[in-house]
Amino acid sequence: MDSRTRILELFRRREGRFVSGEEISRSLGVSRTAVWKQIRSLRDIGYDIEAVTSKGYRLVQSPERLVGEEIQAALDTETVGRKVLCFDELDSTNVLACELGDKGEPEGTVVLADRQHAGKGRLGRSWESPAGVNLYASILLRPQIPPWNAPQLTFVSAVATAETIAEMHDLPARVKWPNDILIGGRKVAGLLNEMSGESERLNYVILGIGVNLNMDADQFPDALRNPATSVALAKGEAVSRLAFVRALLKSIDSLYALYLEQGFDPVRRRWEACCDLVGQRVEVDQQGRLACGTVRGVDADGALLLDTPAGELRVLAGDVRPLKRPEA
Ligand code: BT5
Repeated sequence: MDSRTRILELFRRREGRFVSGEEISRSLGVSRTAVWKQIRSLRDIGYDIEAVTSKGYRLVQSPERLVGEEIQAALDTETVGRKVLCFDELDSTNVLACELGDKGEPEGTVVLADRQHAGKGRLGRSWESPAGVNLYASILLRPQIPPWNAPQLTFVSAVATAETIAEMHDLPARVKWPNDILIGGRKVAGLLNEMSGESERLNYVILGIGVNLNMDADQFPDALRNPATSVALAKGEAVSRLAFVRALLKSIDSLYALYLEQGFDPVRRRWEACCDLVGQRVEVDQQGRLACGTVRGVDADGALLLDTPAGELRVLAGDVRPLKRPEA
């Protein structure tokens, strides 16, 4: 657990009363100056913390909580956000959204959590999900499309996430196939889409989206597979989670409508416009099997197309790493 979360836990246990700087520093095993730094960073992300010399610190108010009604207020979407369910803590928003999908919940329902204690990445990996700072969202959709087209919806969430970060915060957010959003080569968001269906019929798709909004550098574990960042770190100031989630839901709603109306092609073109990989040499790791080639784009199934010395390669799943030096 990171220092900020531990301080917040102390405040919560004290229920609005003062906690001395001495007590925080003892409980965290850090200096009083380090405590003061953490208090300042909590204030930066919207916590109202009173400091009184002889008494210590007191949590006056937490930053905007994500409240379903507030997110939905005048949201003006067709499908996404018809219902918004917010939880303080879940194992994973995707797990709950899948359970709701299995129970027949209509499309457009959004599940949000302030914190996940078992946030999921792909292939059994985990997603760091500390409290109070980020966005963890899962959106339930029931498009009338064949199950083999479901991976196309990953591109809907990728474009919406990258465009929302870029447009709201004026940051160069780029997509990396299949499911990463990067700023300056650092991962700022990850996508995990899951589906349920039979051989010919799609039951539902869950768009799982994790965006690092106000996460601080010391909240990232040391052993991440790739360098990571947050919108606040890239921008140099804390951002509003509420405004971001509203903008993201609107963007997904309009891209989803475009997809249902005009098919995958316009989404694919928007995705390619957000992607630096086209024309680059990359290495693709397909669970240990490596392939190198130059990216041509993505095809109608969302597969990555590579030109390789052995001809064209279609990659349906894997991790892509750009190669720095061109082939001799
Ligand atoms: C992903 O997997 O990028 C998909 C992440 C999806 C998270 C959302 S949150 C809402 C919804 N509910 C869930 O339970 N999940 C979804 P992958 O490409 O496998 O990347 C996972 C890897 O990224 C990990 O193995 C770490 O190395 C790294 N990582 C973990 N947490 C991170 C974070 N917060 N920011 C950046 N990188 C992270």
